[in-house]
Amino acid sequence: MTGPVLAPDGTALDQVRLRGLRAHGRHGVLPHERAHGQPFLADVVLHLDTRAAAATDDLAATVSYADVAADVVAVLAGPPVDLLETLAQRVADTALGRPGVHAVDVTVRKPHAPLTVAFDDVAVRVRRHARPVALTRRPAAPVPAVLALGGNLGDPAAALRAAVAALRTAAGVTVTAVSPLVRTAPVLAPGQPRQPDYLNAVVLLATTLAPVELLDLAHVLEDAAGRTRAERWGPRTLDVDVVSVADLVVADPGLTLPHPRAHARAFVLVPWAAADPAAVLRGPRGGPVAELAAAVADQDVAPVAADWAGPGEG
Ligand code: PH2
Ligand code: MG
Ligand code: MG
Repeated sequence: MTGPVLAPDGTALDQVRLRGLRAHGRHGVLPHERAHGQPFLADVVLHLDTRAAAATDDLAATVSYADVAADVVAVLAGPPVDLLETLAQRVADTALGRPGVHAVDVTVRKPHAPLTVAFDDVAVRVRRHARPVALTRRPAAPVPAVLALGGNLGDPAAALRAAVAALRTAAGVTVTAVSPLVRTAPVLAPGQPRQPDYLNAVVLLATTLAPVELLDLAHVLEDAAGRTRAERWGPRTLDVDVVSVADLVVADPGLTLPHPRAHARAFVLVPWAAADPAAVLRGPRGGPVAELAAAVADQDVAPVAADWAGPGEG
């Protein structure tokens, strides 16, 4: 974790280092830690390319370590958390918020931690990477995007209809097509207990949102349908997955495009091909969606309604 971070072109990035930033904080699990507080220290290594700043001698072309230092101290002195792990993540997040920072190493130290033995220091160290810019950049002009909707708890037809209605009024997105509504057999993980059938549909958009903003919107729609997240692949009132955005092929822990399982899921491919017979799924396992749909014809997909989501603007 101490080695260099590589830029997308494979070269080692430069580093800007801050050592021994300190503040009085109230982080910890014990009541007296919350009440009285103690010193917290942070070491921060920013991984970035400093060549443009060196060539221009312009502060605006790099990251001001003074600004980062102020942010980090504000986190150390800020809202209390139980764990050093959480504190390190918060420090990392504030540093990664600076444009140009590709990755950050954070060490947070708690030299007066309440141990019952003699010790010098206790620290948590993390390395965190910025999300790829492709996922955070807004397109200059609207780009096509594909959302897959599904649900199998409560009244999924109503939840899917409400989600489409919300998309029609959401800022930064235009609904260009809504697929037929289909009933599908649940695709389960091995050993997972039975679930009700799903209703699924695909919504085609034109959007000026960044992919991460589209993902946030998907979560807002899920929350509005009362989605709870108990178990992976558990039954749900509404699931909204971002299947693809423009021609992006990018993998990140928070969002992978195209959706890594879309190529194998009839409940996505069949309605998508119905809404757009010429659609193509990008990525290593992509291809013409109609052909991919034909290849998973063994999965149960039954049409429910062609015109189910109410009228659009035109
Ligand atoms: N979603 C899942 C898991 N399994 N099966 C069907 N038929 N439809 C879904 O939308 C679905 C699923 C996880 O998101
Ligand atoms: Mg899903
Ligand atoms: Mg999902």
